[in-house]
Amino acid sequence: PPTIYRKDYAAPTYFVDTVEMGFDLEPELTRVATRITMQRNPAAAGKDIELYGEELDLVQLRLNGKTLTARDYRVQGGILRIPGAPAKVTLDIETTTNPQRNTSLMGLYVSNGNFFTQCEAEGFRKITYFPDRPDVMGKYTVMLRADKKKYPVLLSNGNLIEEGNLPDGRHYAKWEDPFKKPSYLFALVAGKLVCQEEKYKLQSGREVLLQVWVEDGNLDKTQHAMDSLKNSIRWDEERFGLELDLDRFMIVAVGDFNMGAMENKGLNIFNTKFVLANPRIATDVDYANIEAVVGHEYFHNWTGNRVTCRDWFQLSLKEGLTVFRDQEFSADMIGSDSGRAVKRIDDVRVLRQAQFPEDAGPMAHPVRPDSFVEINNFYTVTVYEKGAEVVRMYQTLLGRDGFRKGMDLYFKRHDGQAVTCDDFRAAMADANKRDLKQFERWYSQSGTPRVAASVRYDAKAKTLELTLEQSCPSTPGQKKKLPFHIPVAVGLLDSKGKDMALSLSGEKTAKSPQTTRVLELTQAKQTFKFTDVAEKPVPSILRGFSAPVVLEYEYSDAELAFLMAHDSDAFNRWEAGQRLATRRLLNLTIAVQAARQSGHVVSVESVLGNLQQDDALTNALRTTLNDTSLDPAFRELVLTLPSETMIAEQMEVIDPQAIHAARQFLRRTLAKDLSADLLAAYEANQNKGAYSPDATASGKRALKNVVLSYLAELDDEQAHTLAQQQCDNANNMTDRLAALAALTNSRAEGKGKALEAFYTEFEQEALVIDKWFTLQATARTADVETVRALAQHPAFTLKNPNRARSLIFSFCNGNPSAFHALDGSGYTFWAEQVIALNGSNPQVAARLARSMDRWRKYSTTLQEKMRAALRQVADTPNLSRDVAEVITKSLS
Ligand code: HT7
Ligand code: ZN
Repeated sequence: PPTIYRKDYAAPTYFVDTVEMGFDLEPELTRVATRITMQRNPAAAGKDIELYGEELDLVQLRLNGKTLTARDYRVQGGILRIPGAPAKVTLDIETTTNPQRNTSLMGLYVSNGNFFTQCEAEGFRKITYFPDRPDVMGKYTVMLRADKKKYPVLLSNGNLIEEGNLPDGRHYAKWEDPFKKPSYLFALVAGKLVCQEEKYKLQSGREVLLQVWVEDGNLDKTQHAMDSLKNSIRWDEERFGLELDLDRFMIVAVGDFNMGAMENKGLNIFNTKFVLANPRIATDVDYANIEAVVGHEYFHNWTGNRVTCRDWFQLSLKEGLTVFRDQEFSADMIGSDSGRAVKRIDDVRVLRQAQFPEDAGPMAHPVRPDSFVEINNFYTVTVYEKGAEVVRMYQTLLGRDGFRKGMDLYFKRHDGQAVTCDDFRAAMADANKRDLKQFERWYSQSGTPRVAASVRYDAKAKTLELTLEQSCPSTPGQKKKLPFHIPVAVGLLDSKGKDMALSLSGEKTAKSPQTTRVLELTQAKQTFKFTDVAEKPVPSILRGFSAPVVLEYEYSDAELAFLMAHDSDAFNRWEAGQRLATRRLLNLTIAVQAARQSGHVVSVESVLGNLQQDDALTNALRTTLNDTSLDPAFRELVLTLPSETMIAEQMEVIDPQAIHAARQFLRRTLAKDLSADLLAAYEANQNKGAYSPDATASGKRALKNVVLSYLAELDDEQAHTLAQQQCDNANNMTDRLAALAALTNSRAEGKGKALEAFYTEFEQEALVIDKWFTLQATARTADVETVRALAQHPAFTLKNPNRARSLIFSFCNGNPSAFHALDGSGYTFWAEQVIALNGSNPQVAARLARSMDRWRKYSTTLQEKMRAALRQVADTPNLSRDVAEVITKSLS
């Protein structure tokens, strides 16, 4: 398959004015009649009309009323070209498709008997021939016709302008979208659905209609999504002065969906996972995710829809910016400083766990990629999460007000346009009269930069020199990197742990000096000199994780414990604990390997026991656990050890079993050493009363449940009883699932029964059954045979992406020591699943294919087995573009 390059961008040959579509919806044969009015781009005189189409049956094609025959156009590689057309054109296109057979879930498809569409990025071309590219925008009118009994609800973008009955039990609805939009934002929904609706008053006084549509039986699960939508609308008015531009805004939930949700204009379509919630079925994390995703899709209405992308290489223009906006929204919804910090830590954890490895692997690409084979493969953590970090850095460099000025200018300049990441940067620079030229490298260079810091304190001169040196590893296609423009937020702690007032050499002493300074590192190496530093401080560097880099600084254990106890920057306070724990875990991992190599048949326990003499970590964790002045949600984060994947990324050669043994050992040791404190914390953080997903209540639950997970490591009767009681008495899914996980990972007698009871109770709740599969796939005792057996369960199907993710992805990505079993059985299983998915849903298959990204980091024995599995997939006939791209890049 061909590679598409950013440098080859060419403007469209024709621009679209209006699009009228008529749908006769039938599951096996849907007729689509499309009338497009278009005008030639004056800069492209003499060029063909170019229409994209995939898996379509073309019934008829007319140009300005004249039927075209096969001699009048050419179809090649999914593009229909019409040469010699006049400057003004009306095209009438009639096509048919089979939505029932469409298992790719792109274009028009059927889910549980209802019709849905997914057009981003290139799904519209599976509905009709069209200049399906984001820089071609038109005004849409859509007529939907379908059987009234089977499909009583007919929805599309914009406003409902007409509806009525037709002969033969059919009916119709006509929708008009007042805003011009690219085809990827088109949507329709038809089927048996019900809605919760509310009128909502905007700050301007205008009233809008809000609807959340779900399948019958789910109306008791829509309130949180509705509340989140109202909060999002208010937040965007207050923080960015952006108002909802439509009179009607709809959210529809669908059980079969490739991603999280889709921001179609006025008709957002959501994975049920990010809509449906009540305390019985949803965890605190689900509630938080729903709020974030509802916000994210709503915020796209401005960042993505009103101002869209010129081409798909600019995807982060809308995604990075919108993730940043949803992160800020969620933080503001929590409100407190500590809540903001907790949210920041959560976001950084995702970045490090998923994006850093991507940036170091075979699929590494810049935030604004230079090429792709299949755009669906570029909806990545780099484009989304690193992209959000890039946007956050503008705010860090320009301040909140400066960032807002930049946003205002961006909308003033580009409302209604399809633009580039450079346009966004220019708006930020111009609104603040700043030169942000070098900042462009965050968009063009891949790889995670490293910043090595060192300090030199001069007691006589009372100065502290902080030297920062940046570098960036080579990544595919990019050997050499130029220096980035990196904001490094720094504080200095005195011996009492208090923040020092900071002044930099050469500047006048400020009246109220700051205690955190944002240093701008722009060269390969730079030294910053702080003056009037009364005593040798402990530096707190990269506060708030002010840039997506790896900070290298040789902290002593004592300094880390000191920062854990005192740093006023909650992010770095947590970070100090993670550094200390990582250090321990790496040492323990090496010890496990050494024990294994020595060939002695000894228990890990007896080998590692001696290493636990130094208890800086234990003491620091005890202090944090017992410090009731700290937010429980923050304490939970501190108590959570770096994941096995995080440890793996620190190793030259990944040894999953040794990492697992080391981490388990440390958890058990901590559980023993802190057992009294843990029990006390378990009792102190019981939530009494009705369930609420608010930050305070969910923080307490999080702490209580991490504590339970530690106690469960003791695997004694007391722990079993606690878990069983919590499982039996929980009034919410968070507590229920945490207790069930504790039981599943233990040797408790009742664990089989508990799992069975859970299944029986929630058999009808697909999202809960997903959790049931995940819990077992990631259980400590699970191996590939467990997962194979679960894949035979009647409730399992690969066809539903959520279900596939719940079992297969959870095992391959979330249970490293079992997936990387030394006999290679995990890889054989992986290959089978990728091949099976490739036939039905290439996009989901390609995501699973990414589980092998880091194969070159394993031992040669494992590498050989992984290479064989990769080759097996590579040699499969009819490999999709999606999977082929991932596998080819992995093997190259
Ligand atoms: N903008 C949306 C992207 C999306 C998508 C892309 C490819 C295939 C299926 C998809 N579903 C949704 C999601 C978002 O970022 O809001
Ligand atoms: Zn998005």
